[in-house]
Amino acid sequence: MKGLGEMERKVKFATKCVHAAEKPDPVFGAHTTPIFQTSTFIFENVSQGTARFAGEEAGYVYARIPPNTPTHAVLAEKFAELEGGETGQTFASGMAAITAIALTSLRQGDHLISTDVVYGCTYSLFSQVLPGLGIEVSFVDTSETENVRQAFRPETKMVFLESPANPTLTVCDITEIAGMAKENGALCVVDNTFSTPYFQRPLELGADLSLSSCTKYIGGHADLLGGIAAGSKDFMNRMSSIVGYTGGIMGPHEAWLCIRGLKTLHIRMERHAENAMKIAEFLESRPEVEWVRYPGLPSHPQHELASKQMSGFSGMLSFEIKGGIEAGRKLMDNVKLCSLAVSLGATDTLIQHPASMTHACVPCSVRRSVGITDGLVRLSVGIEASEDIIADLEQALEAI
Ligand code: LCS
Repeated sequence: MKGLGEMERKVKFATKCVHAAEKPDPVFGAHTTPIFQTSTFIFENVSQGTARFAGEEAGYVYARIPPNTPTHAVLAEKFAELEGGETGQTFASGMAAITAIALTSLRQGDHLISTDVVYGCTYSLFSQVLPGLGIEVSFVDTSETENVRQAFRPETKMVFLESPANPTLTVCDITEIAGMAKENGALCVVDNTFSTPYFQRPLELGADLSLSSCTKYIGGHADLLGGIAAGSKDFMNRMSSIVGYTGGIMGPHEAWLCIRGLKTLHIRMERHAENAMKIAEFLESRPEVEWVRYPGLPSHPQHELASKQMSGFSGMLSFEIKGGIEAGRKLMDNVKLCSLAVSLGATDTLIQHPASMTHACVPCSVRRSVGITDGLVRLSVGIEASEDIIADLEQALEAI
C-alpha cells in the first residue's frame, strides 16, 4: 500500500477504514503502522527543539504533547477521515476526551447544556466536577428540540449531545440542535460512541466535534481503554495545551490496537446491527418482556428521526422484563453465552443493569425521571451467530 494521497477523500467508507492515513514506513517499509514505544524524540539541534516547542516547526517532542507519537497521529488522522473532520486527537479514555473538551471550551461563569441521559460518569463529571469550577450545567431532554432552545442563556458556551443515549437509546435531532448552537455562539459536541462514524457522522450533520470512547466499537475487542475526537484544526490546536497539561494520553500500543480495530469497523458494525435488530424483534415478541428500546424498531419514539440521521442502528438495546428488577436480575443471572459485564461494543454479547452498574452514580430520582428505570436491562449485542444469542436469552427468559 503506497498511501491513498489525493484519492483519500473520495473513496468509500469501507476503503477508508482499511486504508485511510496508512503510509508505508519510510525506514524499513513495514506494511503496518509501527508502534512508536517511546516517551521522547531526539532533536537534531537546539534550534529544532526550540522551534518544535514554540510550535514553529511541525514534529514530535514528547509523547504527552500532541501530536504525541507517529502511531497516535495515524490513528487521529484515520478517525478524522472516517468522521469527516479536519483532524483528530486521541486520549487515554472516553472520559479523558470529554474532560479535555470541556476544559478547553468552558470557563468559570460559562453554561453547558447537556442531554439528560448520558453515560453515568459523564453525568457525574458534569453534575459534580464542572459546578465546582464555576460552570453551570442544565440537563435537558434533548429529544424535544424546543427544550434545548429554551435552555440557552447568554453564557451558554457548549451543547453536549449523546445520541443514541446510554442506556435509554433516546435520539435527538443533531442537525437542528447544532444549528441552534451555532446561532447562539456555542460549540456543539456529540458523543458518537453508540453509533460510531459508520452509522452516524455528527460533523456532517453540523456538529463541531464528534467524540467516541475507543474502548467500545473503535477498538472493538474489549481489550483496551481509549478516547478520540474529530473536528476542526482550530479547536484541536486550542485543545492541545489542555491535553498536554492534563496528560490523559492514550498509550502507543492502544493506539495501534485502535488502528487495527478501525480496519474492520465497517464489517463488525454491520453484524452488530443485524444481530441487534433480530434480538430486538425477538424480545419484543416475548410475553415476558414489558418493552424494548432499539432505534431500529418502529416502536422506538424517535425511529423516524433515527432513520434520517443514522444509516443503521448499531448494536445497543435496552429492555425491561415484566416483574421489574427482580425478574431482570434472574434473567441476568441465568444467561450463559452473554457475559454479565459493563462496557459495550465487544465482539461478544454483554448484558448489564444500568441502575446498579453503569448509572449507579446517577441519583435514583434523576434516573427515574429520565427513564432509566430500576428494571432496565442493557444489551450490547455481539457478533456471534444471532440464533445462539437468541437461544441463550430464550432459556434465561424461561428460567424466570
Ligand atoms: N461515552 C459513552 C456513551 C460511554 O458509554 C462511555 C463509557 C464513555 C463515554 C466513557 O468512555 P471510557 O472512558 O470508558 O472509555 N461507557 C461505559 C458503559 O456503558 N459501561 O462501562 C463503560
